[in-house]
Formats: sequence, C-alpha cells, structure tokens
Amino acid sequence: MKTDPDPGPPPVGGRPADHLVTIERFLIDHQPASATGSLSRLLNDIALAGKLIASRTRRAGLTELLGKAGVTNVQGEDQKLMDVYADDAMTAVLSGQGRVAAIVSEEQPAPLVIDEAAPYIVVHDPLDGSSNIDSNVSVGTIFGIYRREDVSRPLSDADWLRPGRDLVAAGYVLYGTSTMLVYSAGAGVHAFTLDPEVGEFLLTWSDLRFPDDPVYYSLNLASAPRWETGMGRFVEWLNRPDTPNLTQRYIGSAVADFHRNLLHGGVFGYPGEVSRPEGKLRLLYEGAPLAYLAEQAGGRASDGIRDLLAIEPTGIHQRTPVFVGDRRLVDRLEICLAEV
Ligand code: AHM
Ligand code: MG
Repeated sequence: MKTDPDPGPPPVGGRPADHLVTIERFLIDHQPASATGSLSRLLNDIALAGKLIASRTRRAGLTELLGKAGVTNVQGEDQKLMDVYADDAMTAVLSGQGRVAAIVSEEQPAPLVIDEAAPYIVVHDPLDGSSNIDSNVSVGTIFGIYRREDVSRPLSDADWLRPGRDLVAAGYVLYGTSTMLVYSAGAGVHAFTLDPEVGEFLLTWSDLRFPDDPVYYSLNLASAPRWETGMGRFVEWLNRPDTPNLTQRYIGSAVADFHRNLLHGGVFGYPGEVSRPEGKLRLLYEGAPLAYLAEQAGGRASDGIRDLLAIEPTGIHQRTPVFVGDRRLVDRLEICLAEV
C-alpha cells in the first residue's frame, strides 16, 4: 500500500457561497415555480432534527449519552443511546405535519405509519457510523425522500420498496468538526454549515461536483482477505504507478467517508465478502441516498455489477455492496469485478 503522500488541501468542486443565506430561504428560492412548498418544508423539518441531534452529540460525553442502550435492533446490532435519541428526534419532527405518510428507519423493525393521507415517505439511518461515537469520530444522519404515487391508495410495501431512481430528494447531516447538512432535490448538491451561535444552517457550497482528479479511496483493507478476487484486482489497479495518485482513507463512518470524497474526490466502497456477498450496508437508507447524491454531483454508485439506483429493494433492511463516488473509479471497479 502507498503511504500517504500528504496531498495538501485539494480542490473542492463546488461554488463557495458568495452571500449569506439560510437553508430555509435557499429551499424556498430554489423550489420549482409549480411546487407547493411541501418538500421544502420537509427538508426544513429534517434540518431541525439535525440541529437537535447535533446539540446532543456535542454534549454526549457530558450527559451519559455515550454507550449502549442495552438492546439490539432488528439487524442484531447493539443500539447506542445516541442511535435511539437520533431515531426519536427524526420521528418527532416528521410526525404531525401532514407531510410524511411513513418512516423507514434503520432502528425500527417495520415502517412507522404516520399519516395515511400524506404525500411523502422518509427513509433514514438516524446515526450512521454510531459505533464510532464513543471515540469522538464523525457520524451522520442519512435520509431519502420518496413521493407517493397515489395517496388515495392504502399504504403498502410498494410505497417504500422503491429503487433509488425514484427518490425526489436525499441528503445527510454530518456531525463532525462542524455540523453540515448536504442535500439534493434533483437540481445539484448543496451544503450548509450550522452556525451554533445563531442556530441556522447557512449556505457553504452550492452545486457541489466531485473534483476531476480523485484523491482518496476508502475501503476497509482489513477485510480484503474475505473479498472475492475481483476486489484484489481493483486495489492493485488503485496502487499502480500509472494510475491516479490516490491515497487510502477510511473512517468507518460511511457518511463521513462519502463527504470527504465528495469534497476532495474519491470513491468509498463496502464490498460483499465470499461468505457474505450482500455486504453490510443497507440499500434503502444508506446506499440509495448516497448514490442519488453522487449522481447529482457527477459521480455514480454501483453494487459492483449494476447501478445502485436501479436496484428494486425486496425488504426494508436489505443489504447491498456499495461503491460510490468518482464516476471513473466506480466504472473501473465494475471492470475489475467482471474480469474472470
Ligand atoms: P451503522 O449503520 O450500524 O453505523 O453501520 C454502518 C457503518 C458504515 O458507516 C461504515 O462504513 C461501516 O459500518 C464500517 O464497518 P467496518 O467496521 O466493517 O468497516
Ligand atoms: Mg449506517
């Protein structure tokens, strides 16, 4: 493996904000003329949940919010106290507004029906990377939003078992050195930083694009012995002298790895393993929202064979291998996996 060549501050492929604008104002100014404003309000609701979760994560070490909740979720994973808090915060802000029909959460065994007559379905991982939280490492809330095709029909699996291609918006709130909300509603990717003093998300970057020259690849190489052979070909290609001068960075918090690679260029991957070909990450509320954002930023995502946004889910907690980020790197990965 190459040692880190210290690439210095690489370029960010986006326009820095040249004026002060809150997310609330930005959403209103950028919604289509025909829009009712309902989606903008829903994104604002999620921004509020982000503020609540950010405020708790900042105080987590002081308020006995570190550690396990003593229960496991439906996936058999230990729930952290902060997982539970973040899940409750999302449910609280998304309920009772007449906008959300149902919520699918990593922390809930089944979809939570909120309002049968409402137009949107929200899928989310309330606190991605939460195994890192006790070590003060960045975590984030990942979300995706689907619009129901027919609100007069009773809610059913068909409302949420939908490919990422059907998303009308997606994004994440990253709780890192600062709190940042990144979203797309189909017209570019925009990033806002929370000013904790005034309690507002303020525009930082608009129209984020993956930079032309990728810098990072993010793979947990400790798992390499368990991957299928095509992955070895890809890692070998990444490290060839004639290939881009990439360095390896892996946080173990997919949302944070994705964010760094979006700003500075690169690819994140969580492959399947020979004995666990489905990998670890969840399609509906981890893979698909990040894939949607990647495509909006000029990148793409794949499960190694097909476009991640095209996969039709068969279960809400379905897992999938995920490769997401710089378009050419994801294309190359698919070539390496396809070779026999
Ligand atoms: P989580 O949703 O329970 O936090 O698990 C998902 C996380 C991802 O954020 C991260 O990429 C991955 O698990 C890390 O797993 P590993 O330690 O196997 O590399
Ligand atoms: Mg997660």
